[in-house]
Order: sequence, then C-alpha cells, then structure tokens
Amino acid sequence: MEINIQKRVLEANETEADKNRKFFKDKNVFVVNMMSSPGSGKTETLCKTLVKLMPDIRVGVIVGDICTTNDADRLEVTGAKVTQINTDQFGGDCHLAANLIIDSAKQLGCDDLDLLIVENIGNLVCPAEFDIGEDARAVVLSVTEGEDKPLKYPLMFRVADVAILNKIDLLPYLDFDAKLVVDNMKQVHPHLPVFEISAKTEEGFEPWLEWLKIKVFEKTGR
Ligand SMILES: Nc1nc2c(ncn2[C@@H]2O[C@H](COP(=O)(O)OP(=O)(O)OP(=O)(O)O)[C@@H](O)[C@H]2O)c(=O)[nH]1
Ligand SMILES: [Mg+2]
Repeated sequence: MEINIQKRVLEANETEADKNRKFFKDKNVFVVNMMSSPGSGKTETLCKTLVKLMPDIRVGVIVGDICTTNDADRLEVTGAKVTQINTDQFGGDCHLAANLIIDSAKQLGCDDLDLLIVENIGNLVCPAEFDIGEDARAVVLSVTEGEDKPLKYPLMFRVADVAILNKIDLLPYLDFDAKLVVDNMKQVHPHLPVFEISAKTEEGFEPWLEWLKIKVFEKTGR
C-alpha cells in the first residue's frame, strides 16, 4: 500500500515536472537543480559562481529551505534575482517538488534569464527522487562528509549530471582521500564529471564555470 502511494506521488510529480520543462523550454532558460546534504556549501558555491558568471550570463535563483530566508539574503548580495521557498507552509517537506517551482519561476520572470539555478533543500536522499523539470542536476559533496557517501546514497550520484567536491581548502587538516571519493562517485556513475573546488578560497572554479557556460550555450544559443 505504501509503495502504491509513493508511486502515485512520484507520477503526479512527473506530470508537474513536464509542465515546468515546457515552461523552461518556452522561456529558453537553462535550469540546474543543485542538491546536497545540509551544509556542504551549495549557497557558498552559488554566491561565488553567480558573481563570476554575471552579467554575461543572466542568472536567477530559486532557493528552497524548510524555514528561514537566510540563503536568499546571502544570494541577493550577488545582484542575482532570487526567490525563496519555505516548505514549512506545506508540511515541512525535505525536498522541492515540481509543483512548487513554477510559481517561483514566474515570480522571477524568466524572460530575461539565461540560467535558472534551483538550490534544493539540504538532503542527500529525497531531492534525488523528485524531477522538477530541470535540464541538469548538480550534486555537491564536501570533504568533511566521508568518502563512502556516494556508495551509501547512490541515487543522488546516479541521477547527477555533474558533481562538485567542495571545501578542498580543508584537505590538509583531514584524513580524507579525495581520490577515493571520486572513485566511489565513478563506481556509481562512471562518466560523471567531478569538479574539486573551494567555495571559500575560490580554488578550482574555472572548469566548473566552463562546464556551466557550455551547457547554457548548448540550450539557449547564448
Ligand atoms: N572551509 C570552507 N568552508 C565552506 C566552504 N563552502 C562553504 N563553507 C562553509 O560551510 C558552511 C555551510 O555552507 P552553506 O553554503 O550554507 O551550505 P549549504 O549546502 O547551502 O547548506 P543548506 O542550505 O543549509 O543545506 C558555511 O559556514 C560556509 O561558510 C569551503 O569551500 N570551505
Ligand atoms: Mg544553502
């Protein structure tokens, strides 16, 4: 019974995701769904990424959290158009479902955007199951989380189109094997592109920015 309910929820989500996909296609905007466990550095990575991409690439952000507008406040400083979704109004969901995205996207007004980034709620499990009509999924893992996480939470890495290994500035202070975590990611998803960065020091950003720019160009022609 529980399995049937879960199946219906995901089927209903897929219908909404298809509507979002059509909307984003009509608006000719490239959409990235950024996911990770809480605190691995999604917002910090985005703050640095947005400053480096704009104004050449016009970026908007929808940020999801259960409570607070902290992340929207941090992201707005970059000058990007930002809107926050708080799921505590809808029961405190631990992921952004497709039906929550469209109103925020309309509120941002995607007509003058090349790139829309959705910072999903911090959670390495549920967001991977909910298609939001995005073009690409990015997963962020930080070096403080353990090399085994891609093996323990494989769905997130399987559905990802790109992975960011963040906080590499901390490597000198940790017993963390960066090669092993990348091998584990590739065991789950063999050709997954992985970018090793520090959102704090901005080390390693160029290949990640280049990947994003190419993807935006491939969809929008801009
Ligand atoms: N040393 C170091 N700290 C970082 C780095 N990136 C982020 N942080 C810190 O890690 C903490 C969490 O970063 P956030 O960007 O808020 O993480 P998040 O994934 O957006 O968190 P949620 O939205 O709550 O899921 C903050 O204190 C950041 O300053 C990094 O590259 N190096
Ligand atoms: Mg955040």
